[in-house]
Amino acid sequence: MLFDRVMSKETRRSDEGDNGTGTGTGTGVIAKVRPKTKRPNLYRVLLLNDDYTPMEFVVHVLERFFGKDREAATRIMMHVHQHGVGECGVYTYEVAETKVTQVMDFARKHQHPLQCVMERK
Ligand code: TYC
Repeated sequence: MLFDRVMSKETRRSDEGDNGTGTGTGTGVIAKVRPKTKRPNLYRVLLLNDDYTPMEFVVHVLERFFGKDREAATRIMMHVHQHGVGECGVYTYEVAETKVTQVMDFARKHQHPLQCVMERK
């Protein structure tokens, strides 16, 4: 709303009504203006275990597409290997979708059955 922008970002005075001309009484109630920020929906990107994809390939995927260092990538890979599924990262919808596509394309190109999925957090 234009009025909200004319007044301060944080507050506005309910009865001034002078649009900054200095003719108000200065006795108005100060009400907070609701911030218009919305938290984006977040999505986990998950890797699924399988019996064939080499461990080193999964570590490489985690380094290349999820920015993990070797130690973090190895820990996540071993978690997936032992528990069946594990989290690679948490992203907004479009970023998560891009990661899934990149991993699935890369796995297919190397003829590995590695599966990568996303789920709403
Ligand atoms: N289980 C695989 C193996 O023993 C390794 C592996 C780990 C595969 C994680 C997929 O998401 C995965 N070679």
